Amino acid sequence: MAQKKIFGIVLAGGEGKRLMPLTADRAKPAVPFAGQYRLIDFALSNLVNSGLTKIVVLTQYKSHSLDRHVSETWRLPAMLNSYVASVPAQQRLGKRWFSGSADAIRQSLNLIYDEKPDIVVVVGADHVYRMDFAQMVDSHIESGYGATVAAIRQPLEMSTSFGVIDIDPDNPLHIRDFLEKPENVTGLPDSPGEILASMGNYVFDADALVEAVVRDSENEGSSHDMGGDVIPGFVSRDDCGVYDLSRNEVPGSTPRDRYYWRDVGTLDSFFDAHMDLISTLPVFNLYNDRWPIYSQQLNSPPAKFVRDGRGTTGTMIDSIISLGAVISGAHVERSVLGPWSRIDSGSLVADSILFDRVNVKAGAVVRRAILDKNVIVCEGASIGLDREHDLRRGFTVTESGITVVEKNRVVEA
Ligand code: ADQ
Repeated sequence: MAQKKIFGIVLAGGEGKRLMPLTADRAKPAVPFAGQYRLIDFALSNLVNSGLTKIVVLTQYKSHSLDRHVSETWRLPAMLNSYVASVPAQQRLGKRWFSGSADAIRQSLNLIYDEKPDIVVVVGADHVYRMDFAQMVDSHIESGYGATVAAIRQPLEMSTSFGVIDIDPDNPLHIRDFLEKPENVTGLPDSPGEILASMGNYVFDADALVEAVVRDSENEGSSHDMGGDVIPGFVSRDDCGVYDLSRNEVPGSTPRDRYYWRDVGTLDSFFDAHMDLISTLPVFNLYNDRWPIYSQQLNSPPAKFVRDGRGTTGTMIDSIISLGAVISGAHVERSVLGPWSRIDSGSLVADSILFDRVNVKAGAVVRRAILDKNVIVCEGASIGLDREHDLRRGFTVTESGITVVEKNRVVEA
């Protein structure tokens, strides 16, 4: 990879409808994760740790907080000619927004023409994982295909959420067939309960990518989607390779998180991915400093646990707590608390995710809930104890019973 000029594109324009209400007001890649991170930090950290130094983030939908996060947090040293730049849809090819992820690249080809890379790495922005893209680029170069798709095994019943890869039995690096989100597929020969799913991360020869997205833009029947149109095009031209994540060795990863990859596209998977972080031996280890996940540097005081006025101590177990939080005489368990949380006397927070500046006041109870930024839970109020009551109050309740409260809401007793 060292001899090649590599350019990174992060696709960050998706709406994230299934994460509503968390995406009512921000793009999905800007949704907070694990207290101080945003979802996009995982993709960007992986690219930067892999040695990419020129990266653009293509945004479109409610991109203000995403643009702000990228420009404030992702400042690579300009002296080394490196950058992470957020590029909003610019209507360069007529008065219309991006119609799909391939159209987003088509409308941004000037960025590729300016940099003249040999290889382009294109990644999604809404997954939690670690991956060394340098190893995938090496595999791409060795295989000689115009495109390479990153892949991971997933349960068969999830086929409708992913691009499903069929490998050539005579060549395990060659994709013979690719179906985007199919209903009925058979499982893998060696594991009938699983499929090989596309991770939505791709490596291309730059000229092959340019040609493919231009060709796609001329096809009126296309939905201009990378997974739905451009990748199947490479496959039909017999020009598509596969890179299985199980071949990837990330420094410092543990046997438990070595093959970890979570699509956090739904509220339930978003919740589950948080729970993966908090056990003693976490399924996903944020504390791997050999492959750091970077994020905003909060200018905040440390978190603090104090006794309340009656002398009751604050207790917390199996939880993550962010800077600026104060827990006073309350009990917190199996939860993730965002920056500047306030958890007051006698209250209980369990199995929950709190975004920035949530205040749980005295005697309140929060169970199996996600509370967006600035939510105030008033004295004696409860969330997550009674599904019907939560629905009546206009909260979202997921299939598995997680209650989600939108930004700025004041929850009365
Ligand atoms: P999806 O995630 O369903 O499937 P899509 O909604 O196109 O596909 O999102 C892919 C990425 O592109 C996301 O990061 C999204 O934010 C971004 N994106 C979508 N529309 C965009 C636009 N108009 N402009 C800029 N960015 C845009 C994809 C693949 C599947 C694969 C799964 C893995 O299509 O084959 O299995 O990802 O999760």
